[in-house]
Formats: sequence, structure tokens, C-alpha cells
Amino acid sequence: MHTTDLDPLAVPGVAGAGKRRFKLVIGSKNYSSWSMRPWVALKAFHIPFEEILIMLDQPDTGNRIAEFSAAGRVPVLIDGDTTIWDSLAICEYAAEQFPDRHMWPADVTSRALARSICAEMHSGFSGLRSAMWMNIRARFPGKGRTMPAQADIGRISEIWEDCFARSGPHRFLFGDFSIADAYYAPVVMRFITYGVSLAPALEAYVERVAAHPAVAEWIRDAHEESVPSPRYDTYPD
Ligand SMILES: N[C@@H](CCC(=O)N[C@@H](CS)C(=O)NCC(=O)O)C(=O)O
Repeated sequence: MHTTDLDPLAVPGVAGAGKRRFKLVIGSKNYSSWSMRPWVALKAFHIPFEEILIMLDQPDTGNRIAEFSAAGRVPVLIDGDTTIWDSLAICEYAAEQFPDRHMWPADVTSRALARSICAEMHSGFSGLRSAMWMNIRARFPGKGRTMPAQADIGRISEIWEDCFARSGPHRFLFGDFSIADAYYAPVVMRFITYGVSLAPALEAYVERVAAHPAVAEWIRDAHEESVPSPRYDTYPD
């Protein structure tokens, strides 16, 4: 178990933060794309939490996850007596519990679009997810270009271009970093691992996301993990 060192009392503007401390159960940082989303969102918005890290693809992985959730999946957020499983539900819960953080875009239309693209990620892109799994430490250039994966890359590029066209020149999908960027951060990791070529504006977005302090911290931690995965460390020919 690893505990983050954030002092809730030292976080500016977090009303009541000193009274609570989330626990976030996550999978290996190198491989767990679903865990990365809420972890990055909580970090990016300075919401204090204790991290409980479970290595994926190990003999005891299932039993360890079952200690926290009957759903058998990470991430899981524990807030006192309340357990929230599923990455999107966790992000929504955090946004509700910390409204002063503005984790979703402030504008109602942008917020609806941000939720739509997160929902699309959450329920779709199985072509990309199955052929191009997340492995931050690995480099698999040119691999995984199945037809469904390529279609997903095309659709994701379209989503990002639409966001930038709509919101004008800015840094993230809806201007300031939001849950939507945290939700697409594992896609950014995949694009780097598999050497996906993108239009220059989208390449620039990939670099910005990878350099965001919360994302950079996750990447650093992923590189420091030493437990390999028999399933995800090599790409079959
Ligand atoms: N829809 C879920 C998906 C969660 C999921 O599939 N998590 C994977 C890790 S990324 C998992 O827990 N797998 C169980 C295992 O590897 O034993 C979410 O958004 O949280």
C-alpha cells in the first residue's frame, strides 16, 4: 500500500477537506487504464486521497480486488461507509463532493459535451482497447493497427478536433483541464506506446496531456513499478 503525501489542510480552497480522506483502490499504474482516469482527475484537482495499489495479472489479483468490490474490478473509491466502483461513477462522485474544484467544464453545453465524450470512451472504443492495451513502459510502434482500432483512432481524432474547433485555441479539450482530459489520458498513453501519427494539433495535445503534472506523476510511478505482466509485456506477431 502506498499513501500519497498530500496534506488536505494544506490544499487551498478545499472546504471541509481536512475532515475526509478518500481511499482509491487502483491497479498497476503501467497497465490499468481505468484506474488512471480517476487517479489523474483527483490529483489534477488536488483532492486528497490514500492510494491502495493492487498489481494486476498476478495470482492474488482477483482476491485482493474482491476485498474492496464485489464487481471484481478496479478502480474503487471508498469514502467512509460509501463504496463507489467504476471510473466514471468515481469521477462524478468526486465532482459532486468537491463542487468548488470545477472538475467538469463550467459552461452547461461544454459540460454536456464533456460528459458525452467520456461516456463514449467508457462504453466504446473496444477496437482500440483490445488491440492496443495500455503499457506505459513498453514501445510497440506500428502494432495493433486492426481495422476496428484504426476506426477508433479516427473517431478519437475527430472528437479532439471538434473540441478544439469549438472551444478555440487552448490547452485542453474544454480549455482548462477537466475530467474529459483525464478520461482520454490513457488514450494518450496508447498513442505514445504504439507510435500513432496524428495531425500536428493533436500531437501537441498528446504532449500537453503527457506533461500535465498529474499525468506526469502517474507515468513516473508506472516506470518505477517493477512487477511485469505476462499478458501485456510483449506484443504477439
Ligand atoms: N468499466 C470499468 C472497467 C474497470 C476494469 O475493467 N478494470 C480492470 C483493470 S484496468 C480490472 O479491474 N481488471 C480485473 C483484473 O485485471 O483482474 C470502469 O470504468 O471502472
